[in-house]
Amino acid sequence: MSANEFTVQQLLERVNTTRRAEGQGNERVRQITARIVADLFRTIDELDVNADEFWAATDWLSRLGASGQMGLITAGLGFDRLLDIRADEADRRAGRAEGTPRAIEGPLYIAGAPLSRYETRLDEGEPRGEVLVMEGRVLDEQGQPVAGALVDVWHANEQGRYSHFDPEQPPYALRRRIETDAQGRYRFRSFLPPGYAIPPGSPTAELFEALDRHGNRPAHIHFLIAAPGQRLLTTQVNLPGDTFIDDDFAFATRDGLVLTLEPGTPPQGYESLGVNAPFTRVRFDFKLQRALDEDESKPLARMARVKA
Ligand code: MBD
Ligand code: FE
Repeated sequence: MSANEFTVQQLLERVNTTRRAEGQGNERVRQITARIVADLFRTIDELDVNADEFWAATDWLSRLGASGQMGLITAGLGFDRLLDIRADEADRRAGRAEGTPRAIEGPLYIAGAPLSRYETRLDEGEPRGEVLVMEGRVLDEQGQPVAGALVDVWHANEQGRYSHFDPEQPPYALRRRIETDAQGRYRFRSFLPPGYAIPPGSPTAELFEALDRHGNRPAHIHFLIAAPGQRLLTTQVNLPGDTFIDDDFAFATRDGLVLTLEPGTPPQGYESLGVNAPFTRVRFDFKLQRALDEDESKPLARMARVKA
């Protein structure tokens, strides 16, 4: 038998076992790559994928990578929520206390937003949209306030776009960090944000067209909450009443994270946030899990973690 003529199975075996030397490389990467290649070989075989289809797919992947939309596709195909479901399951198996439900970070976080103590405005001066003040406390597993917790908050502008990714907005627009006070309290003023839609004409939109799926997210506000000894919490809250609240393209809505709005709240006590007319108030306490090790409490977003 020739050394260079293969059946599909022989080729797969070669691809997945060829190596220069035992003990080099990364075994985890070898194992996962072998599985993914095997699964794709099988998909091509069983669905009889032709060469045009295969090269069209690689072209799409190249354009996806170049567009920076990797994090949009992972969310839209359910991978981000999958990781959350698996983390929830691991917590349950380990008998860990429940905190505020986790929700996906999404691809639009930027580190290093301006930092204030107790309170801040996300909407920097100019009144926009419907005034919102969100306020509450950061609590530990026992319900005790966590002083000095870092509340990193970000949301979309009136057009559903996020600063940094949208060149029209100033740096860190609608992104702030707040350090909780001695009673564990935070509060911020902003406006009720709209939902988000994937960029039309983009590689992500192209796939979603082909899948006959929409690319809309309901209105939401993102949080990353960190404190020494506490497990980093990545979550989002949703505004009630949104058309897409139960039909999020990123599958990120969760029970327990839908806000209750208190419209018409009188402005007394909110002067320092420039509020001088009835506004929409939201109260929300975040409950953190106790960190089991130093790694769990690192105040790092997902990409900073893997690059650290
Ligand atoms: C968003 O605003 C978002 O939060 C996610 C998860 C994906 C795309 C846009
Ligand atoms: Fe978002």
